[in-house]
Amino acid sequence: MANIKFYMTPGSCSTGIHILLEELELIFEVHPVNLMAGDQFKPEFLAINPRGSVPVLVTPAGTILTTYQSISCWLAEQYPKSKLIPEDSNDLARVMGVMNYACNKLHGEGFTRIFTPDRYSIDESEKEAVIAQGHKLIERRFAKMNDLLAEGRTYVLNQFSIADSALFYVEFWADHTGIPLPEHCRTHYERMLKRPAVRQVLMEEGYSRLLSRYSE
Ligand SMILES: N[C@@H](CCC(=O)N[C@@H](CS)C(=O)NCC(=O)O)C(=O)O
Repeated sequence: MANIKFYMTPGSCSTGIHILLEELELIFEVHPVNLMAGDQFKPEFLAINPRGSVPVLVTPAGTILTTYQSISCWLAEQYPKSKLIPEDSNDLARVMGVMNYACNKLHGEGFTRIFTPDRYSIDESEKEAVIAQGHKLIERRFAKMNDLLAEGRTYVLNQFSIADSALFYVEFWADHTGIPLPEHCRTHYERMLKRPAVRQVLMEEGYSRLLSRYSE
């Protein structure tokens, strides 16, 4: 059977999917996409994902999946024993809510303003204001996430789910860019950093220095 093909960029949102692949102990082919060099705009990549973004996962049957949400749901459905998606409908609503909040609000509306301010600016003079707006949005949104995590569960639920690796990648970006995480988000982030799959992914993606700041 053909392998899963995984198109990824170290340190990007594809890190969340990379973590799920390692948690599931799957065998997959890695296809690095150099976003800084503009690989996402090349015709050969656009033929795979016309959105021009990572992550992309090509299933063994050849189906092309894009976005964190679609890929993570597909993985959870394919490997139900891993219980990456809960059965209880209230828990499911919580997982979907946190995952979408992390991907759409924290990443899509917040971090993109910091990483790609030119896409929100008419000219160079506006860039600093766009970045500042990104910081403000992110801090407010992590504060809301903090309230949600205040219930004191181990992860988003009491067991690891697709919401945790989504939340992790934005927490990781906050740490990497010097944005302080509120208490419960910090606890969640540090708990995630103890998981062997997370540590392995960060090592493989070149973040061993960041890892050395946190004990196993
Ligand atoms: N919500 C989308 C976001 C994807 C996304 O923005 N990916 C970024 C990397 S974190 C990307 O590939 N950016 C390339 C670009 O926009 O040029 C998803 O989950 O696929």
